[in-house]
Amino acid sequence: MKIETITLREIRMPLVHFFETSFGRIYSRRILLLTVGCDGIEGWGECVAAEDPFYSSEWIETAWSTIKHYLAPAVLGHSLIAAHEVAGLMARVRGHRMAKAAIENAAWDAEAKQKQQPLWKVLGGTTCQIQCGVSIGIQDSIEQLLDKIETELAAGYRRIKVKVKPGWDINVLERIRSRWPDIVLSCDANSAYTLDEVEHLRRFDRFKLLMIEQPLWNDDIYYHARLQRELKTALCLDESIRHARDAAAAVETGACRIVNIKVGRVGGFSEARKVHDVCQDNNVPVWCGGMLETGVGRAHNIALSTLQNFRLPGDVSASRRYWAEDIIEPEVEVSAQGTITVSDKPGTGYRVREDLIERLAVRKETFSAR
Ligand code: OSB
Ligand code: MG
Repeated sequence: MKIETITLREIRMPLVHFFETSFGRIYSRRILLLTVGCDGIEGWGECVAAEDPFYSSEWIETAWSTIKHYLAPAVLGHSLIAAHEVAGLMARVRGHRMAKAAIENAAWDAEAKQKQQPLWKVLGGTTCQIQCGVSIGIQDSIEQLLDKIETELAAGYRRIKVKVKPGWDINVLERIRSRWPDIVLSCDANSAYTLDEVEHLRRFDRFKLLMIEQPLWNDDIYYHARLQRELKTALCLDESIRHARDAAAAVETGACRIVNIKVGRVGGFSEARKVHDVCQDNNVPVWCGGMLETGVGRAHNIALSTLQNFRLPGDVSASRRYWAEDIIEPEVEVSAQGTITVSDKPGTGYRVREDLIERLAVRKETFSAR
């Protein structure tokens, strides 16, 4: 496969409900979509870099310009046997993993279409049914949060994750647990605490959480290992795991017992598989994280979640939780049992609604092989 063109588009999509984490609240998303043109086939990818550099240092503008000036020139015109080779072509650029992932994942999409095979099988998936959980942001009141949890449990989701931060944590978990003593519950701090708060974090142990996600600094592994030794509850790392070597270090030091894999955060499907394998070899379960993706990124998360060591429900939920109208067809739906059955059609199994995307696009730029 030869990568002949790369096209970037920015679309704007309002969220059906605001999403708030310890680093802020958003109402609407700016989304960077990317297509690669190879041998007459189009592969689609979504760059998960956000509107602001708060979850990670990357954001939509750094992704756009890094793709334009460095990553697209590095891959255009190259003939590849398989999509994973794209990662090597981009390796000279340090960081910018979300930007890289958008290109690499679009190439995987093209490869699957070219081979007329489902993407999940090309990635090495072993099951066509995945387990779904939900991530519920910080709300205006605890009552509002409890209502949301009730709705998601009724819809069948298998794990509830709530966002926490100082002042919205023990009080919230207490209320959830007194109403639902036995649901599978976890929390995500997005780095809202420090090691000075060990005594406070120890109080989380009584809520029988499946995990506490990323309590400490976004770039830390070492101090999470210290914290894990102090807690009964399993820690899970999200932000801190940038690649397979971080996963190996986290496992070796005991910094977590569970790993969240986000394909954008680690730079694409090939590195995501490596993280998966390191964890599997060390008997550490993984699950698929989410970044408020549209259907394009969501479909890729679904495909990745079919790999064997994705043993816990992911933040892979229905399109309608985020969007009035998604940009794929059919939209992602979750069964009453909290599962998604992955299609056996070639590619992701979802059709990208190019007409709708064209209407939503506020910016578009195409780069071609010279
Ligand atoms: O930390 O998992 C996170 C959304 C944006 C940025 C970071 C995170 C999240 C989520 C949402 O938790 C997961 C989803 O897409 O449903
Ligand atoms: Mg997280």
